[in-house]
Amino acid sequence: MTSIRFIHTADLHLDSPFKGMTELPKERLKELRDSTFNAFDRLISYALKEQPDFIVIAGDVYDGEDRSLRAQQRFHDGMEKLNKAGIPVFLCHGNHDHLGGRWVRFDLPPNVRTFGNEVTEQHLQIRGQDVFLIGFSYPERHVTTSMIDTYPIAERNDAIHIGLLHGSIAGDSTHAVYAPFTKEQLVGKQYDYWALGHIHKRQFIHRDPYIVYPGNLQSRHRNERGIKGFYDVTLEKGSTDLSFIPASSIVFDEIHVSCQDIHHANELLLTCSQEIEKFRSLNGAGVCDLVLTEVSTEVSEMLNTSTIDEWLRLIRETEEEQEPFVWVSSIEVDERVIAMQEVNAVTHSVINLMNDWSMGEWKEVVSDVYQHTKGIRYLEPLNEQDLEDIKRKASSILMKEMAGME
Ligand SMILES: [Mn+2]
Repeated sequence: MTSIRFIHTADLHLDSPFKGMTELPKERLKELRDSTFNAFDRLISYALKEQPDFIVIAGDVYDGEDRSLRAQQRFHDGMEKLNKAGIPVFLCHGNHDHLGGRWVRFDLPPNVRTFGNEVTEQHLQIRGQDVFLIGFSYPERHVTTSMIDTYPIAERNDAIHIGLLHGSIAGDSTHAVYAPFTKEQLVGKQYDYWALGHIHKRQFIHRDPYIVYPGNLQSRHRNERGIKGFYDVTLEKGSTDLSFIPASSIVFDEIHVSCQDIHHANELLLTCSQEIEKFRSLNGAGVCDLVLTEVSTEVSEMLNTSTIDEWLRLIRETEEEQEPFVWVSSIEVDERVIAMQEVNAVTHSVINLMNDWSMGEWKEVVSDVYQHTKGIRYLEPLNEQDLEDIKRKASSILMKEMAGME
């Protein structure tokens, strides 16, 4: 059997405006606003070097439905390079760049095949191997009805079938669901690979066949943590091999700083700098929240001699000249260790109770926010990492408040 090789990417969100990042110095903000383009350039360079048989883009090329001119031009230029290199691109549009948006249309080169607003099948032959790609583009922003029933079941055993779908799993009450589907429905189509988009966190929904969210190419805010990129997929009937290829040019993450052996302010600053340096050598440029852990009562008192904003300003100043830049967006003190020593039995038992809640119970607790009709549009589905954050912050608030009442 012939094996084929393709790139699976999604959620490029070109020209994402990074609203709310206005604290950054002008130059850094510019770098940030270029990051979605830089990540895209990395994708294109990789493809030109590696020469895959084709590329699949599963929606949200653009960040806004007005598709900025700049974003369209950059995308067009990237596609043109692939065209010259003879690399076909299969593209569907998602909720962010749906077909109903008002924009000046750029004519894309002939190597780009865009899916229309109904599910259709496109054919390609690679070294004698028939490949079918099946997908659709969003005709408008909100496609909340299920589209999966309109995908045909794979008919030919000898051909490779790849489904493109921008959407989310049905029944997840924590998130506005687009073009919902179940894992069983996807598997039931008997395709060899499902190229998903929409959820920005990289994940496998299923293996054999692989059902994959590659995540976005470049994070857009603090809740999209870690290195972002795309998949390089080698596939033949019955076997799939995936490599994750990093593309993000600015990494959003948390930096944990242990304050265990710290007694003086200069030690604290030095330790922060060292941890930031470690981050920099590992990831390059970044936007990070510093989380101070193992905070003794002594360190806590020291921190309280100034406001957190002053500490933040000081750390930012020390980092100012460093390249590539790491912007510290906040300092958070994990109060659990200090407070646990002083906490009373009631607080203790509430925290224990909270730690025992299941994911389902947590979803119930946060449903006010996650099921809010306006808020929901801005929220990614609740995941394990969000839950850890919420737990940590809830414990800190609880302990602070309880301590204050005594
Ligand atoms: Mn998206």
